[in-house]
Formats: sequence, structure tokens, C-alpha cells
Amino acid sequence: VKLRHDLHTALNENQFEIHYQPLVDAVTGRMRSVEALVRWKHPTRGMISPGEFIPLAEQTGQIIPLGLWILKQACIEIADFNAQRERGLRVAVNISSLQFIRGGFLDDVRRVLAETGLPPQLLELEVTESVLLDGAEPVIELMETLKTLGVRVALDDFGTGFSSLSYLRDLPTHKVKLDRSFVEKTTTDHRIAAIVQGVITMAHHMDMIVVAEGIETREQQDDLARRHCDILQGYLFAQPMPLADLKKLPDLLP
Ligand code: G
Ligand code: G
Ligand code: NA
Ligand code: MN
Repeated sequence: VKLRHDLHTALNENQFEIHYQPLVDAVTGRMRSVEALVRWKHPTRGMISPGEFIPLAEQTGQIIPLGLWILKQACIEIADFNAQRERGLRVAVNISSLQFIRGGFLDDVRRVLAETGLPPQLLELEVTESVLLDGAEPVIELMETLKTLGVRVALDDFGTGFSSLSYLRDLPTHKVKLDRSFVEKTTTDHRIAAIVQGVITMAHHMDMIVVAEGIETREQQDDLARRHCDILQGYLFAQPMPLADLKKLPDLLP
């Protein structure tokens, strides 16, 4: 109850910060993009996980201003990061379903890109299957419009919801992120391995890129690379980190 109240002042008092976790090319090992993950530095409780406060912000409606702040801050910071490099790093921002399906989101994206100068091609939005709960058509339309802007959409936590296959069929997404609950078990459970292989093959036939999340061991890295997964993400390569640390990171990981 207290936390819910604190959330209101947290934005005004600048208590949020964004950490970035690298995603690496499965073949070359090079960092190609980062995922923005919000953190709350609570004045008395210390770091609070988004797993705790994002659902709360969704309940209170605070997710709308908070989500906009995260989107803009991530674009500002990665545009700043890119100003010192030859090749642009892409940033993936998690978008709550409530934020994504709300009228006005498209305008927010356009405005943030214009204000921050980040090229649309360097912005990716991560949404989960739950964006479809209130109907697919407006979501498909929004994704098509984003695509014409040059902004990509990735389907996050793939495999944890239901009807995943029809979502894959209907949504104009560019990328699927295999949930880490699958990655965890590909090397030990042959049925999970079959699903993972099937999703990768299917996604490739639909010209989609596949990301495996939660890679923690060499064995998982080798296994997913052998299955032609395109991009890998996980503690094996790097934890989410503040922008200052990201700036010190080598291009080739680990
Ligand atoms: O970073 P961590 O593993 O603690 O994140 C926990 C959960 O919070 C994940 O499901 C992640 O997608 C979500 N999350 C992290 N950052 C953001 C964000 O900026 N916006 C939204 N909507 N969700 C986020
Ligand atoms: O729901 P989403 O996929 O956005 O969640 C991302 C969350 O997963 C982040 O909170 C991030 O900290 C966490 N994460 C990233 N890599 C790993 C990993 O290798 N292992 C585990 N257990 N969690 C990870
Ligand atoms: Na995500
Ligand atoms: Mn995920």
C-alpha cells in the first residue's frame, strides 16, 4: 500500500533509472542491441525490481507517464551512446500492453523520435502476447504503421502465453524472443528442445529473427547457436547495467 503511494512521487523525484542488457549476434558474438530495463532506486527500500512495481503501475495507471518516461530516456541515452560510435546500437524498450493499445501511443513514439533524434531503425519495441487480449485488429494496424515508420516490434516472452502459433501467424512482428523458461531446459528436455527447434525454423520461414533469452551457460549458448537461433541474451554475456558501464563494454562479448 505504501509502495503504491510512493510510486506517485517517484517519477517527479527522479528515482527511476534505466539499465541496459546487451544482446549478441549468435555467430559473431558482437553486441548489436541492448534491452532497456527500468530500475527504481527507492529512497529507503533500495532497488525495487520492475517485476514488483510495473504491475502496480499498471493497476494505478501510472504506467502511462512512467512508460513514456522510460521510452524517452532510453532513446536519449542510446542516441548519446551512439554519438561516439561509428555503428548505431539499437535499443529495445519493453512496452506494457496498456501503454501499447492506448490511443496516442503512436504519437508518443513519433514525438520521442523527433525530440531525441534517435533514428527509427534503432528503436525496437518489446510487447507480449497480452496486447492481443482486447482484439487483434487494432494491434496489427498499429504494428503495420510502426513498421512503415521504421520501428520494429518484437514479441517478448514467447511461449509463455497461449495460442502462440496464431499470434505468430497474424502479427507483423520482426522478431520473437523465446522465453527463458524454454532456454533453461533445451539442453536437458528433448520435448522442449523440439519446440525450440520448431519455433526457430518456423520463425525463419516467416522471415523473423529469433532471440533466446536467459542464456547462462556455454552449453546453452552452443545449443541455441547450433539450432540457428540468431541472437542471444543472458547473464553469460552481461547483466543489465547502467549506461556508464555500457559505455566501457567491449563490442565483442564475452
Ligand atoms: O529486469 P527484470 O528481470 O527485473 O524485469 C522484470 C520484469 O519487468 C520483466 O518482465 C520485464 O519485462 C519487466 N520490465 C523491465 N523493465 C520494463 C520497462 O521498462 N517497462 C515495462 N513495461 N516492463 C519492464
Ligand atoms: O520479461 P522480460 O523478458 O523483459 O524479462 C527480462 C528479465 O530477465 C530482466 O529482468 C532481466 O534482468 C532478466 N534476465 C536477463 N538475463 C537473464 C539470465 O540470463 N537469467 C535470468 N534468470 N534472468 C535474466
Ligand atoms: Na523484454
Ligand atoms: Mn522476455
